[in-house]
Amino acid sequence: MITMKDVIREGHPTLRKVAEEVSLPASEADKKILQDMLEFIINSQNPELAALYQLRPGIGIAAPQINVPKRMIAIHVTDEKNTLHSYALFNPKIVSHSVERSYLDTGEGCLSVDRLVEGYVPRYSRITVKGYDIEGKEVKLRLKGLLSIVFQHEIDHLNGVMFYDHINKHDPFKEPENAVVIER
Ligand code: K3U
Ligand code: NI
Repeated sequence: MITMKDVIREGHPTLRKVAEEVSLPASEADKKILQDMLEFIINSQNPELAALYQLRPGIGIAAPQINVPKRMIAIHVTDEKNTLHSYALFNPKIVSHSVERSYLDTGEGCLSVDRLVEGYVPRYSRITVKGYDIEGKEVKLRLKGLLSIVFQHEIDHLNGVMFYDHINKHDPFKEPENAVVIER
């Protein structure tokens, strides 16, 4: 079972590396890691389990955050319409995106960052992601809103990018150009 002890923090070199593609069909070992990542995120949202295992609540995780430099992400989040979206993907790739940007009014957080970093994080409003699920089936997802933002945050981790790299250094709360706000 993954716990916060397995989550590496900013300053660790793995968080700044470009992760390797997972060779498909995925090995049983890689499938187990991806399943464990999704289980960790689900557990972290369960108040009893989070207290018992001292888990910080999260809505997504990328394999490099547990020091596995491979292209795997797990996301478990409820959208604006209260629909639950649960994904565990190998080799996710943004194949197209909107010109329009969006950003969360609350900014973003990260399980690998133990401090508050304030500011708007500009993202694409809408993205299309292709990847492979645990069974090896190709999936194509059209995403918007919070879900689109979470996917971009996690895919950034696969490319060694942290959310605060996108924040305007001189004026963290400057409204990003051509962007709509998403209220949380
Ligand atoms: O945003 C967080 C949250 C947790 C519980 C309920 C609602 C929100 C916690 S931070 C988080 O989940 C990161 C996880 C990371 F760093 F491991 F990828 C993902 C994320 C947070 C905010 C915006 C986009 C992505
Ligand atoms: Ni993060």
